[in-house]
Amino acid sequence: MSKRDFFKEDFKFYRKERKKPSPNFDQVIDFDSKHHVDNVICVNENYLKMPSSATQCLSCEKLGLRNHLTWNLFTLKGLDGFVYIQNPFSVSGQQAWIRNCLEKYPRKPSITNLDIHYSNVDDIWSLKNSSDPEKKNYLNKLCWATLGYHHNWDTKVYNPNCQSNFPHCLEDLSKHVANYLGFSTFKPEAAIINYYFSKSRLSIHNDHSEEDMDAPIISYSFGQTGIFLIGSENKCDKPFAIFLRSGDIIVMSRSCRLSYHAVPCIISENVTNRYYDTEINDWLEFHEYINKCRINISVRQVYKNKY
Ligand SMILES: O=C(O)CCC(=O)C(=O)O
Ligand SMILES: [Mn+2]
Repeated sequence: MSKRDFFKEDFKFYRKERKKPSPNFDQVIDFDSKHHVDNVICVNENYLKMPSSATQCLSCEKLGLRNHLTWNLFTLKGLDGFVYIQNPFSVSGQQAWIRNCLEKYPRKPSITNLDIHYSNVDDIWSLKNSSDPEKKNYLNKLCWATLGYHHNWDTKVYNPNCQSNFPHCLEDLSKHVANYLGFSTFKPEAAIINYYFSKSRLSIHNDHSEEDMDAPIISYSFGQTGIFLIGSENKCDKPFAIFLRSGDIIVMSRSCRLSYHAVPCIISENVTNRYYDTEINDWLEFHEYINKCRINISVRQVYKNKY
């Protein structure tokens, strides 16, 4: 008798629910409202013991983060190595990261899905006029970008010769988060940025292409809310379902580094209090995008550290 595939069942369930006028998200863990608190473990105490020196606070500000003392960290029962950091960004910090994802990171030397179809995409991103229909057209077609060592979607293998400089800001942010969680040797070498539209999904997978599995994956979410499923190394095990909202960070390390995960659907929530201030000069074009779409950046160390 074939075993039940609980992960696939849940993935299909959330894809279907999203279409309903009142979808059933009762089983989705909501760290904001402490819904399903039975499965949630608050881990703040472990990290608040870390000295919060003046220099650390200064770098928080530079990176668009709030002071560590305001951070809320959680993990889930039975998910060793999983950490959820509830939106630690300041409002202006989130805006800056959203801008980076839409203005800088789709440009060369990044590789994007648009490169496959167009030869001169890079010029488009530099167009001054944001309402230029061609630029809008490109933004509506952008699905992914790779930075640093470029992940090859077909072979799932990193090629040491297919590499570009990793953006300094994203390196600093990711080292800061990793260091805070005790991964002091983490070296950000590759990032995949996924751009999700309202109907997008990310199928069930685990990230096994990196040589160094001891290093964590650090994942940042911006814009619309995603339902994130995370199970175990067994593809069929029932996953947890959690809401990932704008600014939330998750870290997958240790046992959960190779856990299967997926994003079955994007849901539209009113998130104006998280990052919006439409008064700022040219924020409107980003506001329009982020009001409909979700962006996820996952940062990885590819190779083992050489000492
Ligand atoms: O969008 C997400 O939250 C997950 C992204 C992911 O798993 C990936 O890029 O490998
Ligand atoms: Mn993944």
